[in-house]
Amino acid sequence: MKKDVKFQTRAIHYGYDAKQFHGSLNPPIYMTSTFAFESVKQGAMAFEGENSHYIYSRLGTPSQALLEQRIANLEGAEAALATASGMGAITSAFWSLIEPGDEIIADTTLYGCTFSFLEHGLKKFGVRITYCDLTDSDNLIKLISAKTKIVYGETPANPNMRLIDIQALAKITKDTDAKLIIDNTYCTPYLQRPIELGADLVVHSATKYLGGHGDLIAGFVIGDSETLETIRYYGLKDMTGSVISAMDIALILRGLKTLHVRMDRHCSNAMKVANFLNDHPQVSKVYFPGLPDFEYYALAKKQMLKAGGMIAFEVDGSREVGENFVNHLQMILCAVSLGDTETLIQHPASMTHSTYSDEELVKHLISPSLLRLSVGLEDVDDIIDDLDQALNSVSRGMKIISNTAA
Ligand code: 4LM
Repeated sequence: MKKDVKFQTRAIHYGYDAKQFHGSLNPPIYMTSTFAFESVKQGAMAFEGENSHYIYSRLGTPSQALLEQRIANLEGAEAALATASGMGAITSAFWSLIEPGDEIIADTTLYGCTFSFLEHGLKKFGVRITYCDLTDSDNLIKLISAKTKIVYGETPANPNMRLIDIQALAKITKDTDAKLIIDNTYCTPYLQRPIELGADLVVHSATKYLGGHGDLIAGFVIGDSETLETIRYYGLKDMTGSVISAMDIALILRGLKTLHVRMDRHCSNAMKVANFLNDHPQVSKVYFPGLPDFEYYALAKKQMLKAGGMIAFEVDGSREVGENFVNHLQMILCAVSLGDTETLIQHPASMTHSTYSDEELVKHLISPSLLRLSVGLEDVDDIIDDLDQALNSVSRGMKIISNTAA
C-alpha cells in the first residue's frame, strides 16, 4: 500500500492482502485455541521468542495480529493489544506498569468501573491513587513526583464531558517516569489521536464506536512496542487473561471499515440534537463540545476533528424530572453503553457511575441529575421528535402538579 493513504482507506485495507488468502475479501477467522508445532524444537523456539510461530490464542492469533496492526496504524502508534473488554485493556495495562508504593494520578472524572478498579481494587494493593483536576494542567505540575507511574484521563470524560489538554499534559509527563494514558473511547482515532499529541498509551472500550453495533465486548491498549509486549506477556497473559474471542476480532475488523462514515453521522446528528436541547426551555444545561458556549469548546476545536456523538444534559436540573423524562421516551432506549447505531440514554448516577457513593459523585463532579445521551444513526428528526415529545410530557405533568398545588 502507498505510504500516504488516508485514514478511511487504511481502516479498510491496512495490513491485509487478499491474494495471500485465496482472494477472500475478508480475513479468515482463526477459531482455534492452540497451534500445532512441527517439532518440539520448533515449539521450544516459539516459547523462547526465537521464531514467530503462533503458540496459543491467549497470546494472539493471526487475525488478532491483523486487527492490532490496523488499530495501531489508525492511532499512529507502533503496536496494539486487543482484549476481551475495555476493562480488560485498562486492568492489563495497569497491572503491568504498577507496583506497591507507586502512585497513579487520575483525572477527577472517570468511567464508573475504572474508578472502582482504582478505588476499590488497586488501592488494596498499596498503590496510591490521587485524583486531580487535569482540565488545568498546572495542577499536574504541582502533584507529579518520582513515585508517579501513571497519569490517567478520559477526554471527553464519561459522563460529564470535561476535556483535558493531551498535549499540555504530555509536555509535563515527558521527562518523568510517568506514562500518560488516555482513554480514547469517546472519540476513536477518527476524531482524536492522543499518541500523536504526545500520550504514551491509549486505551479503548472497543465495545463502543469501534465495534459500533452493540454486538460485542472488547478493548485495546495501544502504544510503543516494548510496553505493549510487557502488557501482552505479563498483564494479559498472567494477570488478567482478558483474551478477545475470534468472532469479536472479525466483528471489530468489520466495524472499523465503516468507522469514519458512522462517526461523521454520529457527529452531525449529535450537533443537531445538542442545538435542539440547548434551545429547549425545559433543558437547564447541555454539555457538548460542539456548542460555542461549552467550557471546553476551544480545546475541542484544537484536539478533536469533530465534537463527537455523546451529549450530557440536565432536565430542569432535577433528578426526578430527568428520570420521568427518560421514562417517557418511546424510540430512544434506556440502556448503558454507547456508540451504537441505536440512540441510547442512561442516568449515570444510578447506572454507569453507581460505583461512586453519593458523596463521591459530588466530589468527582458528576451531577446526580445528569443524563447521558449516545446519539445514534437514526434519522435525526426522529431522534429530536422523541426527545421533544418526552420533554413536553414531563412539562405538561409539571404544570398539572403546580396547578393542583395552587
Ligand atoms: C458505559 N462504558 O459508559 P468495557 N472506558 C470508558 C467506558 O465508557 C467504558 C469502559 C472503558 C460503559 C459501559 C457500560 C470510557 C465502558 C469499559 O465495557 O469493559 O468494554 O469498557 O456505558
